[in-house]
Amino acid sequence: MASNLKNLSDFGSAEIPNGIDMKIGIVVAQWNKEITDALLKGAHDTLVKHNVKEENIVTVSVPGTFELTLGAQSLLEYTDVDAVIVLGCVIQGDTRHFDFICNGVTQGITELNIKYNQPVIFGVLTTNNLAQAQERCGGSLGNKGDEAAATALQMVALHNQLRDNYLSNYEESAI
Ligand code: DLZ
Repeated sequence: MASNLKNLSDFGSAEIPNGIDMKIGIVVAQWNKEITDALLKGAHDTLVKHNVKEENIVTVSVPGTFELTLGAQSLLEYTDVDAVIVLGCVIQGDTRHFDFICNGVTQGITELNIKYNQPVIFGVLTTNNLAQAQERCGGSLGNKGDEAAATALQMVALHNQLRDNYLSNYEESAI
Protein backbone atom coordinates (compact mmCIF):
# COMPACT_ATOMS: atom_id res chain seq x y z
CA MET A 1 0.00 0.00 0.00
CA ALA A 2 1.33 3.44 -0.86
CA SER A 3 2.13 5.32 2.33
CA ASN A 4 -0.07 8.23 1.23
CA LEU A 5 -3.07 5.92 1.74
CA LYS A 6 -2.01 4.58 5.13
CA ASN A 7 -2.13 6.18 8.54
CA LEU A 8 1.26 5.33 10.00
CA SER A 9 -0.12 5.18 13.54
CA ASP A 10 -2.96 2.85 12.57
CA PHE A 11 -1.98 -0.47 14.14
CA GLY A 12 -3.88 -2.51 16.71
CA SER A 13 -2.41 -1.97 20.17
CA ALA A 14 -3.36 -5.54 21.11
CA GLU A 15 -0.95 -6.87 18.50
CA ILE A 16 2.01 -5.02 19.96
CA PRO A 17 4.15 -7.05 22.39
CA ASN A 18 4.75 -5.94 25.97
CA GLY A 19 8.02 -4.02 26.18
CA ILE A 20 8.46 -4.38 29.95
CA ASP A 21 11.77 -6.27 29.66
CA MET A 22 13.06 -4.51 26.55
CA LYS A 23 15.78 -1.91 26.14
CA ILE A 24 15.49 0.23 23.01
CA GLY A 25 17.96 2.68 21.45
CA ILE A 26 16.82 5.66 19.39
CA VAL A 27 19.07 7.66 17.06
CA VAL A 28 17.53 10.92 15.86
CA ALA A 29 18.86 13.23 13.15
CA GLN A 30 18.96 16.98 13.78
CA TRP A 31 18.32 18.05 10.17
CA ASN A 32 14.66 19.10 9.77
CA LYS A 33 14.50 19.17 13.57
CA GLU A 34 10.87 20.29 13.74
CA ILE A 35 9.95 17.03 12.02
CA THR A 36 12.42 14.70 13.74
CA ASP A 37 11.49 16.01 17.21
CA ALA A 38 7.89 15.01 16.44
CA LEU A 39 9.02 11.57 15.22
CA LEU A 40 11.01 11.16 18.43
CA LYS A 41 8.00 12.08 20.57
CA GLY A 42 5.85 9.56 18.68
CA ALA A 43 8.41 6.78 19.07
CA HIS A 44 9.08 7.54 22.73
CA ASP A 45 5.37 7.76 23.65
CA THR A 46 4.59 4.48 21.87
CA LEU A 47 7.43 2.66 23.66
CA VAL A 48 6.27 3.96 27.05
CA LYS A 49 2.63 3.11 26.22
CA HIS A 50 3.77 -0.48 25.69
CA ASN A 51 5.61 -0.56 29.03
CA VAL A 52 9.20 0.10 28.02
CA LYS A 53 10.72 1.80 31.07
CA GLU A 54 12.01 5.36 30.61
CA GLU A 55 15.44 4.27 31.86
CA ASN A 56 15.50 1.57 29.17
CA ILE A 57 15.15 4.05 26.31
CA VAL A 58 18.57 5.30 25.20
CA THR A 59 18.34 8.32 22.89
CA VAL A 60 21.24 9.90 20.99
CA SER A 61 21.34 12.68 18.36
CA VAL A 62 23.39 12.85 15.18
CA PRO A 63 23.75 15.80 12.77
CA GLY A 64 21.87 14.39 9.76
CA THR A 65 20.21 11.32 8.32
CA PHE A 66 23.45 10.23 6.70
CA GLU A 67 24.97 9.83 10.21
CA LEU A 68 22.14 7.56 11.45
CA THR A 69 24.02 4.42 10.42
CA LEU A 70 27.09 5.14 12.50
CA GLY A 71 24.94 6.31 15.42
CA ALA A 72 23.03 3.01 15.32
CA GLN A 73 26.22 0.99 15.03
CA SER A 74 27.66 2.77 18.09
CA LEU A 75 24.57 1.88 20.15
CA LEU A 76 24.75 -1.76 19.03
CA GLU A 77 28.46 -1.92 19.74
CA TYR A 78 28.68 -0.07 23.07
CA THR A 79 25.30 -0.62 24.80
CA ASP A 80 23.05 -3.60 25.51
CA VAL A 81 19.96 -2.41 23.64
CA ASP A 82 17.67 -5.07 22.13
CA ALA A 83 16.90 -2.93 19.06
CA VAL A 84 17.66 0.47 17.58
CA ILE A 85 15.21 2.84 15.91
CA VAL A 86 16.65 5.46 13.55
CA LEU A 87 14.63 8.61 12.92
CA GLY A 88 15.30 11.16 10.20
CA CYS A 89 13.70 13.28 7.53
CA VAL A 90 15.13 13.85 4.07
CA ILE A 91 13.32 16.37 1.89
CA GLN A 92 13.84 16.46 -1.85
CA GLY A 93 15.81 19.53 -2.96
CA ASP A 94 17.17 20.83 -6.25
CA THR A 95 20.26 18.61 -6.30
CA ARG A 96 20.91 14.86 -6.14
CA HIS A 97 21.86 15.04 -2.45
CA PHE A 98 18.48 13.50 -1.58
CA ASP A 99 19.26 10.34 -3.54
CA PHE A 100 22.73 9.94 -2.09
CA ILE A 101 21.56 10.37 1.50
CA CYS A 102 18.56 8.05 1.05
CA ASN A 103 20.62 5.35 -0.67
CA GLY A 104 23.42 5.63 1.89
CA VAL A 105 21.22 5.32 4.96
CA THR A 106 19.00 2.59 3.51
CA GLN A 107 21.97 0.44 2.62
CA GLY A 108 23.75 1.23 5.89
CA ILE A 109 20.79 0.27 8.07
CA THR A 110 20.13 -2.90 6.07
CA GLU A 111 23.73 -3.98 6.60
CA LEU A 112 23.56 -3.32 10.35
CA ASN A 113 20.53 -5.62 10.72
CA ILE A 114 22.52 -8.45 9.20
CA LYS A 115 25.92 -7.68 10.74
CA TYR A 116 24.60 -7.48 14.32
CA ASN A 117 21.65 -9.90 13.96
CA GLN A 118 19.55 -7.37 15.87
CA PRO A 119 16.59 -5.26 14.74
CA VAL A 120 17.47 -1.81 13.43
CA ILE A 121 14.23 -0.09 12.47
CA PHE A 122 14.02 2.43 9.63
CA GLY A 123 12.02 5.46 10.74
CA VAL A 124 13.17 7.88 8.06
CA LEU A 125 10.76 10.08 6.12
CA THR A 126 11.79 10.66 2.50
CA THR A 127 9.41 13.24 1.10
CA ASN A 128 9.03 15.64 -1.82
CA ASN A 129 8.30 18.60 0.43
CA LEU A 130 7.85 19.83 4.01
CA ALA A 131 4.05 19.44 3.90
CA GLN A 132 4.33 15.70 3.20
CA ALA A 133 6.74 15.34 6.12
CA GLN A 134 4.37 17.24 8.44
CA GLU A 135 1.51 14.92 7.47
CA ARG A 136 3.64 11.94 8.56
CA CYS A 137 5.03 13.14 11.91
CA GLY A 138 1.76 13.56 13.78
CA GLY A 139 -0.42 15.07 11.04
CA SER A 140 -3.22 13.60 8.96
CA LEU A 141 -1.24 10.44 8.08
CA GLY A 142 -0.14 9.60 11.61
CA ASN A 143 3.39 9.45 12.90
CA LYS A 144 6.18 7.32 11.47
CA GLY A 145 7.82 7.41 14.91
CA ASP A 146 4.83 5.49 16.34
CA GLU A 147 5.08 2.96 13.55
CA ALA A 148 8.83 2.53 14.02
CA ALA A 149 8.44 1.96 17.78
CA ALA A 150 5.68 -0.63 17.27
CA THR A 151 7.85 -2.37 14.69
CA ALA A 152 10.82 -2.42 17.09
CA LEU A 153 8.71 -4.12 19.81
CA GLN A 154 7.42 -6.69 17.32
CA MET A 155 10.88 -7.46 15.99
CA VAL A 156 12.46 -7.81 19.45
CA ALA A 157 9.68 -10.21 20.51
CA LEU A 158 10.07 -12.25 17.31
CA HIS A 159 13.84 -12.31 17.57
CA ASN A 160 13.70 -13.46 21.21
CA GLN A 161 11.08 -16.11 20.45
CA LEU A 162 13.08 -17.60 17.57
CA ARG A 163 16.28 -17.52 19.62
CA ASP A 164 14.63 -19.22 22.62
CA ASN A 165 13.01 -21.92 20.43
CA TYR A 166 16.32 -22.58 18.75
CA LEU A 167 18.15 -22.80 22.07
CA SER A 168 15.58 -25.16 23.64
CA ASN A 169 15.64 -27.43 20.55
CA TYR A 170 19.42 -27.39 20.61
CA GLU A 171 19.48 -28.33 24.33
CA GLU A 172 17.01 -31.20 23.76
CA SER A 173 19.04 -32.61 20.89
CA ALA A 174 22.27 -32.29 22.92
CA ILE A 175 20.92 -34.47 25.80
C1 DLZ B 1 23.30 17.89 3.46
C2 DLZ B 1 21.91 17.47 3.77
C3 DLZ B 1 20.86 17.86 2.93
C4 DLZ B 1 21.05 18.67 1.69
N1 DLZ B 1 19.59 17.52 3.21
C5 DLZ B 1 19.35 16.78 4.33
C6 DLZ B 1 18.01 16.41 4.64
O1 DLZ B 1 17.02 16.74 3.98
N2 DLZ B 1 17.83 15.65 5.76
C7 DLZ B 1 18.87 15.24 6.56
O2 DLZ B 1 18.62 14.53 7.56
N3 DLZ B 1 20.13 15.60 6.27
C8 DLZ B 1 20.39 16.36 5.20
N4 DLZ B 1 21.66 16.72 4.90
C9 DLZ B 1 22.74 16.38 5.88
C10 DLZ B 1 23.32 14.96 5.69
O3 DLZ B 1 22.44 13.98 6.22
C11 DLZ B 1 24.66 14.85 6.46
O4 DLZ B 1 24.48 15.28 7.78
C12 DLZ B 1 25.76 15.68 5.81
O5 DLZ B 1 25.89 15.35 4.44
C13 DLZ B 1 27.12 15.45 6.52
O6 DLZ B 1 27.52 14.09 6.37
